[in-house]
Amino acid sequence: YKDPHCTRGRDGVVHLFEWKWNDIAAECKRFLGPYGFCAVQTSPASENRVVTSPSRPWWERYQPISYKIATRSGNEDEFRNMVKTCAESGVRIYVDVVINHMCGGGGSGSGTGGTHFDADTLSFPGVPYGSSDFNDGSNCHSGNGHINNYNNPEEVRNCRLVNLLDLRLSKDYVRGKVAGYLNHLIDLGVAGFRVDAAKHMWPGDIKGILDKVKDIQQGGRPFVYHEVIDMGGEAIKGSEYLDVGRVTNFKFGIEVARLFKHQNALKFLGNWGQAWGMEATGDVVNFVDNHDNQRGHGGGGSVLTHWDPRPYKLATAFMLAHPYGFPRVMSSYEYNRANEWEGPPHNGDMSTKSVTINGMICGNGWACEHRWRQIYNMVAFRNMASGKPVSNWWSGADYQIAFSRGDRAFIAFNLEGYDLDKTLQTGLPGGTYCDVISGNLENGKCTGGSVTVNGDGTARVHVCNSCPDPMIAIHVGAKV
Ligand code: LM2
Ligand code: CA
Repeated sequence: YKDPHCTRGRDGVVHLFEWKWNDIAAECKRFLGPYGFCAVQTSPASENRVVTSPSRPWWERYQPISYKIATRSGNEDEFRNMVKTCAESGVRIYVDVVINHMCGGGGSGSGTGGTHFDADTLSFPGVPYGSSDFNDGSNCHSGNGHINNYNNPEEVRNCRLVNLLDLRLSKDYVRGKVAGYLNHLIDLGVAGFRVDAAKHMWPGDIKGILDKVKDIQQGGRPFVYHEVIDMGGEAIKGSEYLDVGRVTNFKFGIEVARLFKHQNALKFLGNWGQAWGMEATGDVVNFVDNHDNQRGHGGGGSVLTHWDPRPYKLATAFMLAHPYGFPRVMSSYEYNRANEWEGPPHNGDMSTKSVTINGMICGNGWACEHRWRQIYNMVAFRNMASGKPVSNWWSGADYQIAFSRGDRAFIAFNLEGYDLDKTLQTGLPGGTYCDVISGNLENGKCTGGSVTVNGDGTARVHVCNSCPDPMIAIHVGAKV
């Protein structure tokens, strides 16, 4: 479950949060394929509750009504076409799967696919699930049916998370229905799953489900990564899930925020990885921010986001430059920050606006961090450096570091209050390389800065402290 199944030479997943399936298909073809991304993480594909108060929030997608593929991102035909188009571009699809619960308790209505439900009587005819398929009562002993105490694993896993109707995953019937949904996605060609709210499910139940899930069409077990918010100090640990996949590494974003906000010296990054209390490189999916913590949900608050572009680009570049873990790039939409619940950019009828492209950047309110030069060029850097460890580690001051990835790539950061101007060992073959942070290699020329590497691998490295992006990065794929 740990292999992301990237096609040759690719690495990293981008979360295209709330994108429509048709837009993802177009993006695979015109951008993600050519620029070397391994995969896309989609928003939940299963039919969800239509929440009208507040008006169509992003989080309604975390309230399933059935496992029919019918959401504001599109229908099953559009989904199938997306997977096919992305595959033709060498890009995998991982789906965010919401299998811990159905919708919030109370009320009735119909979902985004028109399927009826009753959240008072726990009736979901679209699956079908009935009241005996939920944990309420016999399995949850918290008194009020909710999760109150995060130090009690039984409560965290058998009671309602923010009143969401908690599925009885110990039941073979329920496991079968969930596995049926995952198998349907595999039949449509997906290669992996981001498992929502995994902390709220027993690892043994997850195993029981996955045991019923088939191999992916690309061959082998699906890539599975579990959303377990473990920042230490709670009863449930991410390490409990390592037999059934990787875990999303929440410590990563907290630590890089401190580092790139100048609250913890970059020179300490020399032993970045497990020594920082994080899981092993093959067990994690790393991210600077996600759709929850960028808006204060899901343990959020202190992470860097696209709203702070300068440190955000530095942190993301570091994530992509360093070999530790499998990286996930966030791709957000703009919204009024006073209303963190706001859904994606929409038309008058609440349908999601399409992503428009003007040159390299996105329009219609889509932030498209993955299209920022400093980010997409670092995906190429990572691909070029694949398999090469960190070498030539250098730290000249608290906030000045540089390192190579073997003889393939080199990066330097300068967050001191003065320029970095030093001759350093880059590990690269002699020649002139484009700094892929300040520009691109186009028609045999660098549109931004460049670095000249001498025959012995040394180069004069200049990183001004007041530049828009106080870092430089070079790799063998952008040599003049
Ligand atoms: C996750 N990880 O464990 C997701 O990443 C996170 O975004 C999901 O919560 C959560 N699990 C459940 O899938 C989001 C959002 C919540 C929202 C739920 C359900 O962070 O605020 O809860 O989705 O839509 C909302 C209301 C809440 C209400 C609940 C049920 O905000 O006040 O609870 O619906 O009606 C009474
Ligand atoms: Ca549960």
